[in-house]
Amino acid sequence: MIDLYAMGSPNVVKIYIALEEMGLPYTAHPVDVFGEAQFSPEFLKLNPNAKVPVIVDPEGPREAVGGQPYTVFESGAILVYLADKTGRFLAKDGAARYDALQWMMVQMTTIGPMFGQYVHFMRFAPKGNDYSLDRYRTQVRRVLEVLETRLAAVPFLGGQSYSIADIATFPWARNIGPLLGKAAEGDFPRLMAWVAGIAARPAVIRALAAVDDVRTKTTQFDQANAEAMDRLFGRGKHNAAA
Ligand SMILES: N[C@@H](CCC(=O)N[C@@H](CS)C(=O)NCC(=O)O)C(=O)O
Repeated sequence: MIDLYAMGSPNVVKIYIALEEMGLPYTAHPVDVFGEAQFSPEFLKLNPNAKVPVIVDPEGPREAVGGQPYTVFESGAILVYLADKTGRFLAKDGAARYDALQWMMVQMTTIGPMFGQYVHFMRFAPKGNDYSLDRYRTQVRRVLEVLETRLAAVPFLGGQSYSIADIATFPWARNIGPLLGKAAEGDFPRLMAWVAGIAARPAVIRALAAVDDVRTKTTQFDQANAEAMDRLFGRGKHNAAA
């Protein structure tokens, strides 16, 4: 049974979806990121970078870790690990494998960070950061246009088959309306149709229900105390640049 260290954020939603799609049994352990739980010594042993998601797989390559259950952090690495473990949603070799990996990397290196910074300046930064807000909103729209163009050529991001590239990107793309405004959805018709198709998959419906459950067990950002938010964002006494 895989242990998943979790909260309700898009990087974790990917892993819920992968586990459900692959039919792998798992136990979710809520990590209260808005309550500083990622900085506990126990959690830092799982991920020294203090971020969810993390999985621990008792059936992983034990020889690498002196017989201990194998730990994987970073959502992209976890998706590749689970795909290779099950032989699903990532071709074993050839162009189809690298097509899926490169589109998954677009999510890891651009969609996630640009959406993340956009949300930060929209929701959490003090007013008066219009340059940053405009920069990240523009980058978000730019990369969504890249996905829209890709989906004009192929049904899925990796090409002809649903893959870990789609699983990585769906949790971000489904938030186009909430983050950019409902009208923005009309600018990305192929992407929104792709979102609707993935949202209708039974495994995705199960995964999103499990995410709703973990949200009830973790502090939500609007309930977090000021010190926890300062530590999370490296502000106030946690500002290492000061
Ligand atoms: N690149 C990482 C990003 C993970 C990440 O940013 N996790 C956030 C929640 S979505 C987190 O745990 N943040 C806690 C912190 O930064 O202290 C991945 O894809 O796994």
